[in-house]
Amino acid sequence: MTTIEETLVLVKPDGVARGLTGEILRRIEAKGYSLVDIRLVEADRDLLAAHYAEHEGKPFYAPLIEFMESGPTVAIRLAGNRVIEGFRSLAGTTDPTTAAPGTIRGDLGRDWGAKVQQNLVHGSDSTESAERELALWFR
Ligand code: RTP
Ligand code: MG
Repeated sequence: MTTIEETLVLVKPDGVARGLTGEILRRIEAKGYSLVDIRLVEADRDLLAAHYAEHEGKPFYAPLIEFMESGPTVAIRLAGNRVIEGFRSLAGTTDPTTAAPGTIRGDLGRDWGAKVQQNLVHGSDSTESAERELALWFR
């Protein structure tokens, strides 16, 4: 059964700064997903607060927002069969140290040091999140 979905993928500031946008897009395209829209965004605090509302109050919230403000992010509207789950599988688990080899975070992510939030990419985690986040980043 085919379930075409759209998801929000972000190449976070560490990925852009390290020149990994092309490598990340290569993996996404090689998997067969379609780029519907793409833009370079200097995310402001309002956008980030809305995007990360679910994490407000957690210990990593403030450093996460600060990191996401530190440079441009590439926002991608991505389409494909079961792409929400599929992209998160391509990305690997949150911590790059233990993310499986073969995944974006596992292969390219650096050690979980002081900047724990530097894990290269974001992918929406449900159809509801995808709809909400796409509306924020592609208004
Ligand atoms: P994302 O939302 O970026 O796709 O990542 P995720 O679902 O794997 O992780 P999530 O739990 O939603 O956390 C959002 C981002 O916050 C940073 N983080 N730091 N210090 C920590 O324990 C910690 N936990 C999360 C990461 O940048 C994570 O991607
Ligand atoms: Mg998340």
